[in-house]
Amino acid sequence: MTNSVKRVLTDCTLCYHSCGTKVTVKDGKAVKVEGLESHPLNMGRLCPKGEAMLDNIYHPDRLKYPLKRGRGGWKRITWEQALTEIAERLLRLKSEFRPQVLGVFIGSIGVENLEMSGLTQRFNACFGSPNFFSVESICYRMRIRTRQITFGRYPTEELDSKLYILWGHNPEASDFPLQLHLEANLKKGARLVVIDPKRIGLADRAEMYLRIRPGTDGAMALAMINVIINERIYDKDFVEKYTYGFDKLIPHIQPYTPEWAEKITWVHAKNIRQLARMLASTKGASIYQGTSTQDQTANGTQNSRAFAILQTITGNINNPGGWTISARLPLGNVGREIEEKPVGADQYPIFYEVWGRTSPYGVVTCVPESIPDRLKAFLVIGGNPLVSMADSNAFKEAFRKLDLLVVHDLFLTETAELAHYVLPACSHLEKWGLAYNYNVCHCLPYLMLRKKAIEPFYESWSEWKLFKELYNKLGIENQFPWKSEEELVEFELGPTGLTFEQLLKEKPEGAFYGDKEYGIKDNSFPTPSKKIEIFSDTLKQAGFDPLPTYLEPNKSPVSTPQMLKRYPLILSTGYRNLYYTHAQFRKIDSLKRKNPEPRAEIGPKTAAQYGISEGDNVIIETHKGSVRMKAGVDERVTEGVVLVPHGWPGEANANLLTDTECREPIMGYPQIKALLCRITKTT
Ligand SMILES: Nc1nc2c(c(=O)[nH]1)N[C@H]1C(S)=C(S)[C@@H](COP(=O)(O)OP(=O)(O)OC[C@H]3O[C@@H](n4cnc5c(=O)[nH]c(N)nc54)[C@H](O)[C@@H]3O)O[C@H]1N2
Ligand SMILES: Nc1nc2c(c(=O)[nH]1)N[C@H]1C(S)=C(S)[C@@H](COP(=O)(O)OP(=O)(O)OC[C@H]3O[C@@H](n4cnc5c(=O)[nH]c(N)nc54)[C@H](O)[C@@H]3O)O[C@H]1N2
Ligand code: SF4
Ligand SMILES: [Mo]
Repeated sequence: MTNSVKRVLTDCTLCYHSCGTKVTVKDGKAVKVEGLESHPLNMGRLCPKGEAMLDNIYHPDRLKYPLKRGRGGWKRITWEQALTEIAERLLRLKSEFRPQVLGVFIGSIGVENLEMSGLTQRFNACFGSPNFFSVESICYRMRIRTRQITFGRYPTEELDSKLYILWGHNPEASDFPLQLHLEANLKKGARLVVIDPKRIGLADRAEMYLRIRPGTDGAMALAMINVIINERIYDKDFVEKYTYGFDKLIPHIQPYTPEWAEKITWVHAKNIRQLARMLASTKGASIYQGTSTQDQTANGTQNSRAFAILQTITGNINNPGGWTISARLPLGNVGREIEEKPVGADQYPIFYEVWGRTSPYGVVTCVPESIPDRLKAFLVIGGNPLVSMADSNAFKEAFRKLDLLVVHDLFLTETAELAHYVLPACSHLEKWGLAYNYNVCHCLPYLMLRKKAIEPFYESWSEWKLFKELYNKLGIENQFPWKSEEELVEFELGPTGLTFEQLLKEKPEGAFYGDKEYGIKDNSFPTPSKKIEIFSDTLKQAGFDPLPTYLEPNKSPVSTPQMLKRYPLILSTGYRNLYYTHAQFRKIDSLKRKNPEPRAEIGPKTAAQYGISEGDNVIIETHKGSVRMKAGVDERVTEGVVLVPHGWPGEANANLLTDTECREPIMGYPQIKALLCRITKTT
């Protein structure tokens, strides 16, 4: 081989942020990864995961060949054999039952990977099934839906703001790009407020830190609306011009006083008032709503509604620093929808459909109960539901009943261990794609070509190749028009007028597209009333509260006091850790050294009460099950609360503690941010 060195500008997909990177490739091998200075998200920096990217890509445990599970364990087989057998089983299930028995699941990696999610959804539909599932139906789809219901569009927090209200969101752990921008803006005088049961590091730099009881955020938000209305400090002009139903909000909000909220949330009424006034008096303020924290709780949809109304009545919509509606690029849709409804759509209709706009996904909490009657085969692409979905045991039991489980991944995950076939997947450096961010900054979408920098690892295949061959085997190749990955990307770009060559040659570093547009376009919103719907007829017609309300967690000191004897502490699961993405990277030494063990965090008084010291082995138990972790005794954590991370394997898997049946009533999300538990020291 000739000596060659090339520098490839591409992105990182080790988490969904999609930061810009420069990858040095020497003789066909990626040897160095650096941050791309010109990228608006990470501005030349990389988080520790990004820095360890090559350790992941060249990890000795990466899957090299297709595997089939047999009596004696895993057996290496060819792609030809794997796909022939998978296709045969699928066709048999289709003829014996119906095509709808096939379910497909994409993980968080599919959320930002347009090709992976589009191709997976399309495959499912072409096979004849609507049962497409994604982590999004326990992650931020709820907030997207709720903001759509309220604004007709999906406004989001930008990276730059004048007042950052981190409401159950810890960018230091979970949002590296936001952390960088927040730091820079704090130096320029931006203000910061943190609302969290843990005094996270950033709280030390905040003007206000409010300790809140997990799962009660909605009550505090309602009380802030109460203050802003009763003190008449709302943006009258904005409310008059752009909102629908404000008159109904005034009487509705009266019972929700700061004193009422103090009893529920543990946050002092005077602090609630102070924050309400701060928000109302700042133009360019944003609530940075926990990306999943506020959704995975009993009051999820109504939390999102209350935050949306706070932004609205303070006039913080589509102004610099507020929630903004970014322009979207009209990308070609690789996915395909099917008329029929997926699992969960009847139970949670608002999740599925609003004004004829359907969600591409079914409700994932409904999966275990749907196996084996409704679902008999599953394809898991880039996800690890056996660890990441609530109630791992329910998922495991259900998946064991499948006639066919196929996993396409880079590693032999816990889900893969249960599969009949495991197929090796290409990493993001081994295939072409689009890196698309629509909510970076300046209301503008940022687009970059995700480049194939190196050849696929051993026999790993991209999603494009996997599906292309599977369509062939199933005899439906006429429904898969793209002859190469490049053609697929070209198709996605089609409606934008951009081309693959242009992105590759002219804008390898990516670029913003469109014009910066603050202000309310045409003075209207694409809702039925053409206004921001403070009062939602849509929710009312679906049988839910049309104005925001508060619902206690299903398991809590208030709703189930009888449980307190056995489970006296409040549990929130899934705080993020900078060194890992969900269940990934636990085998990367440089990252594992930084964070070797899962820590159940508790305050010192709570620890003393149960005879627990820092580093002790502890068992945490809920009504569903138990896990074993190390105790992290930290005076930053609210007493009486236990915080555990998710994504750890085996007996430390937090989803042994959670419940799929304990659901948010409107969209069916699992309540995993506020449960009851007990903690005991063990050997
Ligand atoms: N490094 C890393 N980054 C990630 C991920 C990862 O796995 N690793 N995952 C990505 C994904 S898919 C998502 S959805 C996002 C998640 O992002 P978020 O949902 O925003 O989660 P975190 O940023 O960890 O913030 C959670 C914070 O909420 C606090 N908290 C817990 N319960 C409550 C509560 O009831 N109320 C309030 N107010 N606070 C509470 C916790 O103490 C913690 O500080 O992170 C993304 N970023
Ligand atoms: N208790 C509790 N549970 C939670 C949460 C919580 O807060 N608390 N948070 C939830 C949230 S918000 C989310 S989003 C989910 C995330 O849940 P998942 O997305 O299921 O979790 P990951 O471990 O990130 O799984 C992603 C998999 O994709 C593989 N992969 C990476 N790149 C590629 C690729 O290019 N192609 C293919 N085919 N595979 C690839 C990785 O190796 C990895 O195994 O977890 C959820 N689980
Ligand atoms: S935050 Fe880290 S892991 Fe996520 S895309 Fe950026 S560099 Fe990669
Ligand atoms: Mo997520």
